[in-house]
Amino acid sequence: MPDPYAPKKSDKFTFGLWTVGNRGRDPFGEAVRDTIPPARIVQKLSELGAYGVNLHDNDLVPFGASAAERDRIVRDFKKALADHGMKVPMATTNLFFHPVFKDGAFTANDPKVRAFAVQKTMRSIDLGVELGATVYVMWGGREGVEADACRDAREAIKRYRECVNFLCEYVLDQRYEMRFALEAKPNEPRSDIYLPTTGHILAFIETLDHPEMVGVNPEVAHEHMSGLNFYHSIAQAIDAEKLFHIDLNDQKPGRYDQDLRFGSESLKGMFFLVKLLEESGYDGSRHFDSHAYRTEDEEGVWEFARGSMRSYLILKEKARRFGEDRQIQAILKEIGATGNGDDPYGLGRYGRDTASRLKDTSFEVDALARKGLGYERLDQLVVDLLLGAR
Ligand code: DIG
Ligand code: MN
Ligand code: MN
Repeated sequence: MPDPYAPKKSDKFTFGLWTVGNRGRDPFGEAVRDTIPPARIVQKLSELGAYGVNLHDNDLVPFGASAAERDRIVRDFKKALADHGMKVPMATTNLFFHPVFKDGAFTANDPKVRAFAVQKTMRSIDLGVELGATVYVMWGGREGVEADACRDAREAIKRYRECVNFLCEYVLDQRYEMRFALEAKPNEPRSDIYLPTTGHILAFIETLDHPEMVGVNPEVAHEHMSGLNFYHSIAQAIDAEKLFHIDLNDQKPGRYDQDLRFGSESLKGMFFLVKLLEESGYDGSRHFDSHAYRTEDEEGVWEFARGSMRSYLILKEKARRFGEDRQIQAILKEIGATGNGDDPYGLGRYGRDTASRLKDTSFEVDALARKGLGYERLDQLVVDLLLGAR
């Protein structure tokens, strides 16, 4: 009997080289796993059913590599991609590991550091295009501060905008088919990171010279670190037509960025997320930005990758059953969950007469307030569904 939750290329699951390549180092402990070469990552993920891999520039080409070395590495990597039928939908720049970025990259006080960060990003965009990427993620992991006296926060935003505008112009000038996806995080590694949530980024995008080229790459763990409902963040990004990419993982509340296996902690929240992604027609990568527990060997890393995709597909099947569940659908219809297109008070389109009629309308406020909405029963049906009890 074939596994109904076996991933297919058409599911568009992708992993960063840095995710399954994570060696288990943490601030309090050395690496526990050997390096897995990019070609082996490509082969193993393809065998598991993944669609592609994503990368930071330095996940593939070491910092400071010569042009000849860079070209040899890229040539070998492209052969591995071709041999195993794998794509590279997204690329990004490591603007956070090298000490030169200790005061930030695009927002650093030293204009030489800002200029070097833009140079490194342009070269990394070139690499991404060469590998076929059409989405360019920018996570400003070092764009932040410990001592707010070091710069006016308005200056930081201005510098951020200047660099993003410059890079949008570069992509236009090069005639690259590429869009940017900015990724939010509230803190870690900086005490506070600018543009801390997806909401902040959606507002920032509207101040750019080319807002149409820039969207968001929300990450589950990062919005959860801010105590936010990730499903709501994604709903707003989709509403704004700005969900250009997504980082799937999981996170326990109130902790450092855990980048846990997708679905390993927040099952109900991830159920509504998967249901939204599938129902909205989102056709981007289902990208996992996460890594195996430090307890794992290489076999455990591939179990992590397998489980990430499996949980997504199980939740996708649960979402299908939710849509076909007669009891659930009957309740949703009864409570007006998605609206039926009626607009009895004309709120959808202002008119002076409408406003005047509305002001003269009397409402049975107490009767409205007394009405029980039946959400306990509805939510229990969802819990039954997720626990396999219906
Ligand atoms: C961290 O969540 C960041 C980096 O891993 C990378 O720049 C980005 C791409 O998913 N996410
Ligand atoms: Mn993270
Ligand atoms: Mn991420």
